[in-house]
Amino acid sequence: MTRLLIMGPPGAGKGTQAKKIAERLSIPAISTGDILRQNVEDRTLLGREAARYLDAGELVPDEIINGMVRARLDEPDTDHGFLLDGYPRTLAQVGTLDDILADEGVSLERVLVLTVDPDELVKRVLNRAQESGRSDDTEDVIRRRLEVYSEQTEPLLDVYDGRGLLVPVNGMGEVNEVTERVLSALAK
Ligand code: B4P
Repeated sequence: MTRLLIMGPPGAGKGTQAKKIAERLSIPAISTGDILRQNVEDRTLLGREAARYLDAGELVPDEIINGMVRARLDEPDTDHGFLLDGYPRTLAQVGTLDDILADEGVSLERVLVLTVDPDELVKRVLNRAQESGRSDDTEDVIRRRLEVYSEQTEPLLDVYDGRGLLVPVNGMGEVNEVTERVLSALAK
C-alpha cells in the first residue's frame, strides 16, 4: 500500500514526476490541476466555475477542490494506494485529506517535495507556455502562481515535517535523473 503526496512550486516538475513515479509503483497519479483542466475543456459546471481562478493563477476554492478529491479517492483504483499531485494546497485541504483518510482507517506514508531554483521554475513554465496553450502559462500569471504558492502552500511543508513525513528531493537536472532520485529517496 503506497499513499503519497508530491509537492513543490509551479514548474518544480510535480506533474512530470508524478506520472513516472506512479507508473513505476503501479498506483494512480491524481492531479487536481489535470482534473480541473479536463473539466474546463468539457465545459462542465465545475469547469465553468474553476476557469476564472485558473486563468488568474489563483487557487480554486477549497469546497470545490475538496469535493472533487473526495469523489476521486472513492474510486476503486485507489484501494492499493495513490500519488496525489497538487493537493493539498491549503491548510483547509490538509484537514479534509486527513478526514478522508481517517474515514478509511488509513494514513499517508510520505510527502515528496521537489526543490528547484526560482529562476529555473520561471524558465520551465515559460518554455511550456510556448507549446501548451495553458491559460495560466503567461509571465504575469506565473509570477502570481509562485506568490500564491509561497503564501498558501509552502506553510504545509512545516505541517508534514512536524509529522515526520517530509522527503525533500532535489528537482534540478534531467527528468529521468530526478525520477531516480525520488525512487531512491522512497526506498530509504
Ligand atoms: P497545477 O496543474 O498543479 O500546475 P503547476 O503547479 O504549474 O504544476 P504542474 O504539475 O503543471 O507543473 P510541473 O511542476 O510538473 O495547478 C494549476 C492550477 O490549478 C493552480 O494554479 C490552481 O488554480 C488550480 N489548482 C490545482 N490544484 C489545486 C488545489 N489543490 N487547490 C486549489 N486550486 C488548485 O512542471 C512544469 C514544467 O516544467 C513542465 O513544462 C515540464 O515539462 C517542465 N519540467 C519538469 N521537470 C523538468 C526538468 N527536470 N527539467 C526541465 N523541465 C522540466
